[in-house]
Amino acid sequence: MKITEVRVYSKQLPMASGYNMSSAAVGDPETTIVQIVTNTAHIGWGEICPTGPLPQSEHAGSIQADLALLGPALIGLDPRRLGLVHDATTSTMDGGHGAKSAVDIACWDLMGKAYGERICDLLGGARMDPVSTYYVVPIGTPDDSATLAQNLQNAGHTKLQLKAGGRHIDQDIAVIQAVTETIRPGVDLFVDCNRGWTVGEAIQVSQACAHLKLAIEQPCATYAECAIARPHLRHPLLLDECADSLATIATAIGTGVADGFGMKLTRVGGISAMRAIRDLCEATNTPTSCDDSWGGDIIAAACVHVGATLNPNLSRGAWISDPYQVAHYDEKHGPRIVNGTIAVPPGPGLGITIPSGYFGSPIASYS
Ligand code: 0XW
Ligand code: MG
Repeated sequence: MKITEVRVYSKQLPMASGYNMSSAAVGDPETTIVQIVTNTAHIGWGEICPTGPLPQSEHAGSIQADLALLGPALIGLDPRRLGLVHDATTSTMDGGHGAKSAVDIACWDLMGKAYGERICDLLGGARMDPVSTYYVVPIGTPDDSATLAQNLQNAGHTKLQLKAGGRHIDQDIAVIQAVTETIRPGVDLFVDCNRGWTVGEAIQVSQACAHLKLAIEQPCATYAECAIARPHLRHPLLLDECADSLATIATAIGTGVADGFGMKLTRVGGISAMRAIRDLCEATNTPTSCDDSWGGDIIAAACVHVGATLNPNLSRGAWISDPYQVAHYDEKHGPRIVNGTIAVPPGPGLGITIPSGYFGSPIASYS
């Protein structure tokens, strides 16, 4: 099997409903699609969709520019030889983690299709199917947030992520207290600030809520700030945005800074890198989620396939943007949340089928 062409598509993903967090509100983000074609006529799909240029450093323009470098370097390679693909991309450019991740996902899709296996089965088998997920309670008032939390628990959700930050911490504390009062036995709550608090604010919020059962996700902007805050927090600390490599994650675990992670496949290098992080977390009894920033059925399927192979006792869920999407690429098997869980797509590779021409004409092609 040899790669003969790499096609890149761009698609705006209109929002079915609003979504906010401390760093920015999400507004119709642009997703970048990678389609890898082989001499055996197999097609592999990859995707990366930042929520916008504010919550993370990469954006559609930088990703598509990176793919202009990476595309030609892939031609002639066997996509099943993931280590050699990795060598080709890392010897082409130092950065470009997002674009490299989308390529990695497409290669895993091709490998599954070549061998007739689902990606989760290539990764060792599904330990969960359907896969657990978590649902976001956006930044809002105490009453609205508590009502939504109630409704989500009524719908079967057992993991809730409450957004915070971007306002006075007294407002965050009031919402945290109101939502916590609704949390039922067996339901986990974590407060995700998306880097919105200073070290002092994180400590103040945690101290003020010390009697409440919750975890705190990415309270401060940087790894260093989170490490400084950690000994003063009264709650487990989950790292997300600053957990940007296996090395950082190993350090965070080894030094006791992180009690868990909110992971993004395309921040760390795709499915291959997330497999290593999964295994490190299992070896150290560290919980992790398996997410990505945004995107459609391709990135959702990648998150669900890897999420299915997490140790169920350590899974913080696989988040997908399905509730905010107006349509699925694959209306039949595109991943969707039902009663708080997500079924693993059934077919080989990612397990989804995308209608011919769905993404229009490619914005670039490399062969
Ligand atoms: C909930 N997410 C996975 C979706 C948005 O990109 C933010 C992110 C998070 O964990 O904050
Ligand atoms: Mg997060």
